[in-house]
Amino acid sequence: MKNLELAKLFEHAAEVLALLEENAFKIIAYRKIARVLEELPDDIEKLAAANKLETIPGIGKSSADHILEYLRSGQIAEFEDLFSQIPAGVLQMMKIPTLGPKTASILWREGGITSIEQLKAGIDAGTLAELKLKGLGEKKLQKIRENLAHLETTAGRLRLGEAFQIATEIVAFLKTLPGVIHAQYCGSLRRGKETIGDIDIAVCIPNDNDDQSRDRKGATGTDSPHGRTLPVAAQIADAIRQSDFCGSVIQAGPTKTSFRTPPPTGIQVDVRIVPEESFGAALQYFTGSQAHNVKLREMAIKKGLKLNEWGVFKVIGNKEQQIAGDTEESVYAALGLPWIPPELREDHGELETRNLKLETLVALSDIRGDLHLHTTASDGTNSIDELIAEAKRRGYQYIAITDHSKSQFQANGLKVDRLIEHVKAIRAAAKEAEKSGILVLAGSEVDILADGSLDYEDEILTQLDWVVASPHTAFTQDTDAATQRLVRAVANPYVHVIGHPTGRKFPSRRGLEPDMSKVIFAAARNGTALEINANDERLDLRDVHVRMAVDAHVPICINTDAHALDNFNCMIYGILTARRGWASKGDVLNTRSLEEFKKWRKQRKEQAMW
Ligand code: DGT
Ligand code: CA
Ligand code: CA
Ligand code: ZN
Repeated sequence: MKNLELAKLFEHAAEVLALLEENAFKIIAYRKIARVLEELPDDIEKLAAANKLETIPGIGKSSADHILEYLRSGQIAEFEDLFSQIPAGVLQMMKIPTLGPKTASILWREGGITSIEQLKAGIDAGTLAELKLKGLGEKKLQKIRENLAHLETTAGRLRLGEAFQIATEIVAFLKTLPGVIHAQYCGSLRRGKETIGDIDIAVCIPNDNDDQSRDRKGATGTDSPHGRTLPVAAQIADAIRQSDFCGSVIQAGPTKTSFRTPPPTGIQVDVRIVPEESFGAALQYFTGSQAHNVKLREMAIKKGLKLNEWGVFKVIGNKEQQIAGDTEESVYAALGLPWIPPELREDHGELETRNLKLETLVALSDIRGDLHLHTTASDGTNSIDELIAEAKRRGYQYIAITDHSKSQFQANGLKVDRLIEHVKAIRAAAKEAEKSGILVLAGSEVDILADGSLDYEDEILTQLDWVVASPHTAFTQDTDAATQRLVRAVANPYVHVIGHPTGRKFPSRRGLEPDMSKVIFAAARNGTALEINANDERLDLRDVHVRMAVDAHVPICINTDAHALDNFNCMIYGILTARRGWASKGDVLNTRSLEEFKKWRKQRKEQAMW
């Protein structure tokens, strides 16, 4: 599908227009198109072929023409013209968190800066400060310098959701190839990390039964159970290189193939082809993390064993005898350990802790509801009824509809009169939904203002069934201010849960950097829940904060913050993050049964009345 490529192109055009201070309406229109394209469930090429482009919301005649031109020729002349007006380095600079088109324009036109390298050098040498450019004092420049570091740690990495989708497709393809028994992605993706450097995949083929030709580092070709006397591994490697997933080959060997996916993602994929008897050991090894593996290997050595990607071996004289490795379980068992879920494998105590609560670790199937959802009343794309229908389809027992509050004017946030009306509409729909056993809460995602006060008065909040309080602005405040802000919001008795507590976004925004131990302590004392926002641009709470919240017995909510039905699918990324923070089912509020969830709300309400 070309949907994402086109979305990126329109977003890029909007950025360039903003930098050139062109027509604001056009900028808004292009941003909207980018977003619509990103969330479009249908293939844009199919819609174009059916002459249906203009039925997509936000797309008019001229943008439809642009899209057709792109599908035909691979570029849009008007955009190319536009892009050529700005040095590529200046556009790169706009990827730095908090460095918007305005600042980029000043740095470029008045400071003569045309690349990130020049910017870095100019700040470090103090020459930029000397220029005294508008809005670019010493403090702001230092902030930019810090944010550059954030960019450098995320640059070249994909978001969890992006990598997840690509890897899932590749694995499905690999499983269709003759001779393939299993295929599984490993690495940071299997561990559910928030960004992914490259995708690692292990492919399982039949054992090589010809002992004399056994050379695991060479080709593993031999008689396969499929009755073909062909080098299975080499054939699979060929098929991979000829597939649509392969944009360019980085390294080609019979058992290891590395390639890059085609643009615009262009992520590296390392595929290893392994015989069945070693598949578990390969999974274990390539899932990592490296720190976990190093520790595991040390444990093996202490037991007089050898552990590598081919298995666990007993060393007898100068001979090695394989004692485990066909499954991951066998590898861990040989070392006297239970199988450890990939999300825990970070050498954060998972190998030392006794009584790891592995059976109760939260899972996607435990989720009973989603408590942060948007409709067309603010910036969502669905109606109340559509959200309810989706919740029903997923077997959820409860949801909360939480549109933006009044300060979010760019997201069409609701002024009080519109909120009251919206609440009425939700309650009417809720009555219907109740018949099919779904509890629909009329809520709001209320802004936490810079000082920690909320965007609606208490007397309004008390009329709502569910209050998510989230920061959306003032992300550059210092640690003390951010901590006080969040602690104050946590202490508000009308707030049920703090949404995306730090507000960070990949790759563009570092977000608040509060003292999370204080925020979590306050949440524990007030019985306020903290959200793991499951949108993979956020994953906020992040894993380390989840672990702190779990230790402090703070209830956690995993919410998708869906702005479109498709976004309900993000729940898995929130689950992975929760598991990385060692969260059990019992730690997560929205795993509770409807009755238990109602009890929690009731108790919270009684607390507020005190
Ligand atoms: P990434 O790709 O940066 O998001 O992170 P990973 O964890 O996927 O790292 P990657 O792709 O370099 O390697 C995949 C796994 O292979 C890694 O998690 C552990 C294993 N591995 C790689 N190199 C080494 C090594 O030198 N020693 C050990 N023990 N394991 C390694
Ligand atoms: Ca990797
Ligand atoms: Ca790799
Ligand atoms: Zn939201």
